Amino acid sequence: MDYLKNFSLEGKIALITGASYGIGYGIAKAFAGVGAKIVFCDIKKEFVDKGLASYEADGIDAKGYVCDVTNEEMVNDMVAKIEAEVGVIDILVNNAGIIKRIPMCDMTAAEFRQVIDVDLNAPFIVSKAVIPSMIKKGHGKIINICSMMSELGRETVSAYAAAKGGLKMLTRNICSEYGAYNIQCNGIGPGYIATPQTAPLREKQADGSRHPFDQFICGRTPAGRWLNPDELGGPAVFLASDASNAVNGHILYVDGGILAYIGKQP
Ligand code: NAP
Ligand code: GCO
Repeated sequence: MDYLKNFSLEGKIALITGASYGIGYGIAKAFAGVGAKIVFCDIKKEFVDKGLASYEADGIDAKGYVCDVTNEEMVNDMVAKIEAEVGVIDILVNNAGIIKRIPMCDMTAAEFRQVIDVDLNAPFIVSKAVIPSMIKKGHGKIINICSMMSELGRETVSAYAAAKGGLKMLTRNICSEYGAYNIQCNGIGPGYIATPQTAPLREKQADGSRHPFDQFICGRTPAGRWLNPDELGGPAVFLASDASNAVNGHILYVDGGILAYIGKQP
């Protein structure tokens, strides 16, 4: 066996949602580094344009589409366009996501639904759009970006935790339902990653001191630091490549050890 070739994505087409920057961008860069053709989408044209400029600056020939992944019609149109313009998608990464940090009793049902819509309904919609062609092609890889909150709760993130817990189970169900068609569906559960989504948790205080949440996370992470989007590249390449063909329905936590750790001793 050529072990190195087993990790290669040469000739593969990968769609990563919400990948103009942040975690999706980090994963896309790693995929491109091992040979994949990168296709991404974002909800706003300005982000797609910014993303395209970043990919170009990194020497990556990516194709970007404007698409709201909660809109089934837009998603189906985008997937049809990708199939016509680039080819059948081999790898899907359901990365686009939002969070609302609001105490549960202050949150409106509409706000709760919006988070569930982007973080759980959208991965269902996009997966459903790509699976039929994957079946015809004889293989497929779906990676759902889950969270620590697929396992743990925390004040103010009820909708996000409900959605990411649900996404873990959607992952297992896609594995159960389509594993027989040589489709592997796994999740990545990032720990605390320094991206715009978590920027409010790292903001310096008025007196110049570190945000209490920043100190809390470093104390809860054996690595003692926030992780960066590039550190998700290796695990994502593994789950997208033939090296993981026997891994299905698994959530790979890339958390610097948070889930293994009780927290820093006082
Ligand atoms: P981010 O910086 O906010 O990027 C998420 C991307 O998704 C943005 O480009 C965003 O566009 C896009 N998006 C939002 N709603 C969309 C929609 N309806 N249709 C299409 N695109 C949409 O987030 P990130 O931190 O890189 O996170 C990426 C994923 O990892 C998310 O699923 C997140 O929940 C998960 N995650 C993050 C962390 C972390 O610590 N950062 C940890 C665990 C899991 P806009 O900017 O226009 O909203
Ligand atoms: C929060 C954070 C988290 C992270 C991540 C943890 O407010 O607790 O934003 O939800 O983004 O998902 O894995």
